Amino acid sequence: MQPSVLAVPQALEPVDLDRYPLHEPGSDGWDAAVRTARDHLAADGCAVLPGFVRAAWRDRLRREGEEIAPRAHHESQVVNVYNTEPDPDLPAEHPARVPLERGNAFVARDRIPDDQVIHRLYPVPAFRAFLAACVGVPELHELADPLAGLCLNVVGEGRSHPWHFDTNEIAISLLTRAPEAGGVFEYCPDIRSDGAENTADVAAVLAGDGGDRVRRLELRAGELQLFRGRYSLHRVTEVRGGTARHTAIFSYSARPGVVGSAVRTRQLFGRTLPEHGGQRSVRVDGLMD
Ligand SMILES: O=C(O)CCC(=O)C(=O)O
Ligand SMILES: [Fe+2]
Repeated sequence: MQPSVLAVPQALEPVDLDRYPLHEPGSDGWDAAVRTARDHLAADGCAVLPGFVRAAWRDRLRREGEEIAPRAHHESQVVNVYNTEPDPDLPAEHPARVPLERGNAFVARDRIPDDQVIHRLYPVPAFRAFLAACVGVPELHELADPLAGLCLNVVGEGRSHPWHFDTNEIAISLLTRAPEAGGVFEYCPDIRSDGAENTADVAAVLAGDGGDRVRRLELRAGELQLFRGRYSLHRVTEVRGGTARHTAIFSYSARPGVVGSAVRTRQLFGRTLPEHGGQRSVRVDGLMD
């Protein structure tokens, strides 16, 4: 691609553009950053971009998350790794039958002020184009979902976000506040694939016997993480100390117009909007949700 220099939108000011020149698609720096992320995603199902948000902006990022965290929908739920209703005909050792307590809480996009750093960044075309290149798709679109497109994930003291698979193929997240202790991101790269659920290994991880399959990542504030969450089982371990862990979750899709199902939206946010209408969302594969 011919390098080009785009006018830098104000929304990109918090990004370390020296290290991640989002405004210069096709430049050597842009190519190198994309290549590194792609290599990590391919090898490990996960790419971390350290110092994505400049140090000078991290205080503001944290404060903005603290301001909206009280708007999170708290509803402790018993779930399974697929976020499905367990089929009673499945054998007891099937991972879908293993109950897990979901203790995290999400602030929905419509409760995040438009002028916050994460809300301004979410729609920026140069950000989406960079992420699309890292992920290896021609384009990434904002979700058409007014709640799920952008969220703040709040994991409070004594809480955890238990083992699960995401609906989205790729998760993009940005830690805005690190906990004092605990709150480690653990994941099992590509433990399932389009054709295979691999329930035996998933069950082993749930039983605490994941061994080398389980990788641990202590994220730092301002780091951007790209992650194959639909295929890689993952969790956030219990947060300890008085500081809740906050992450901004940016959701995009290779297709325009994606909206979450009414059932899932109610689980996550405790409410639905007319956009959620009750239709079954389209999936790219035949895997359990
Ligand atoms: O907060 C995180 O780091 C992970 C969140 C996550 O896995 C999710 O929202 O699906
Ligand atoms: Fe997830």
